[in-house]
Amino acid sequence: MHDRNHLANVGMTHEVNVITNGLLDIPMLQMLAEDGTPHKEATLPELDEKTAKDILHAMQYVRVLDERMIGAQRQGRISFYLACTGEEAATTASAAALKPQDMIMSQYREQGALAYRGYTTEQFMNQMFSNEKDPNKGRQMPIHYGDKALNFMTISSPLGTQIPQASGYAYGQKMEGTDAVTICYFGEGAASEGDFHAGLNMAAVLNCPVIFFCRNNGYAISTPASEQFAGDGIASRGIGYGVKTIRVDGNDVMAVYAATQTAREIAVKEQCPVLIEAMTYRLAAHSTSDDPTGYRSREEEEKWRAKDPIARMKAWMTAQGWFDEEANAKVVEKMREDVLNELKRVEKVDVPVIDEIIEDVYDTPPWHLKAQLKELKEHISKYPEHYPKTSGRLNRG
Ligand SMILES: Cc1ncc(C[n+]2csc(CCOP(=O)(O)OP(=O)(O)O)c2C)c(N)n1
Ligand SMILES: [Mg+2]
Repeated sequence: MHDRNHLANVGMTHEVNVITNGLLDIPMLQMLAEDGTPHKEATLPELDEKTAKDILHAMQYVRVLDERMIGAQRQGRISFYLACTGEEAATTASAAALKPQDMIMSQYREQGALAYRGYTTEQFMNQMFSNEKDPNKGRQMPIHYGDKALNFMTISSPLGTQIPQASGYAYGQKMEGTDAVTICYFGEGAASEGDFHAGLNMAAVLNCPVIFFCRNNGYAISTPASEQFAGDGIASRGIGYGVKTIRVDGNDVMAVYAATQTAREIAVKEQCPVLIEAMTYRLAAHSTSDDPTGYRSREEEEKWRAKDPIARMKAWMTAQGWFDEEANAKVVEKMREDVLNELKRVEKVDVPVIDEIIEDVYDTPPWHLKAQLKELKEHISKYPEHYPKTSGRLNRG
């Protein structure tokens, strides 16, 4: 019978052979230099004018949205926000290389993927203002987006949970035999969770068509990557689990697009997982609750500001004759106006009916939650001046 333990055939050495990290030394795929000029040796992916414009549009849109929503949080209009500034290419160009039927499981900084798929300003705002049109009915913090129609799984706060879920979802896609994969985004910090290891190993052993997309942006809140791990980033872990792996410049649209296209082809044809490690930098604060001046220098930030993914894409598109600075400035100005107008409109939409706070989880809400709800309603009725007018919706109808 065939030996099922492949380690039985492991090679031999007769000298003490110490394997070091340097043996791997995984290089990073870069197609466009920082000034947008293609490297001579690089074979650029076929990216048509419309797709290139859609990618740039989504990147610029999320930058506008980020600026506006950080402002809204500072004005006390929303409670929390989390920007993706500096990481727009990684999430937008990867989403562009997928098909609409592919499932996206994200961490929280992937608004670029969501915008590329067509999530509207109204949808972003409904969720962030926790109004009655918010699919989470106000039971989640802002930025926990999700949309069934766009195949975008709802974000959840605990880090790493989406990783084994993505392996499982992709296993289901494999069982169904459709032309669909799952992409799973996560940060290098989340890769310290046990769920990362379980998820990768499951996908490798069960041959699940999942693309693990790690945004290595240098930090997990205030903890720099150098204090998170001693190995060669996250890519080396993929190889350790027997997962095909690509390391890519996350600020280079062309490289990210090519890497994700290749990963998708492999995942579909070979029915197996692929890990992509995108090297990038979180130019923004971790969230509106964070102040990066306490843990990193302005010089470091400036070094990365010079690698701006949007500027690089604009430079490449200019060389193609696909970009006009003046026309683009008008488009971006219009985006700013639209986002602001939508914000003003959506913040007036009613909050959900308060009873919904305990619904949808249990078939019948348990007695203790009903008792707590009753107490909450009595409290709001007693002190209405401390609650926004819209929370007067204590009862249905
Ligand atoms: C299980 C768990 N532990 C801790 C946190 C708190 N937390 C939220 S984000 C974050 C940092 C994650 O860093 P990374 O995965 O690199 O993503 P990035 O924020 O850099 O995009 C931490 C520690 C959490 N949400 N869940
Ligand atoms: Mg990080």
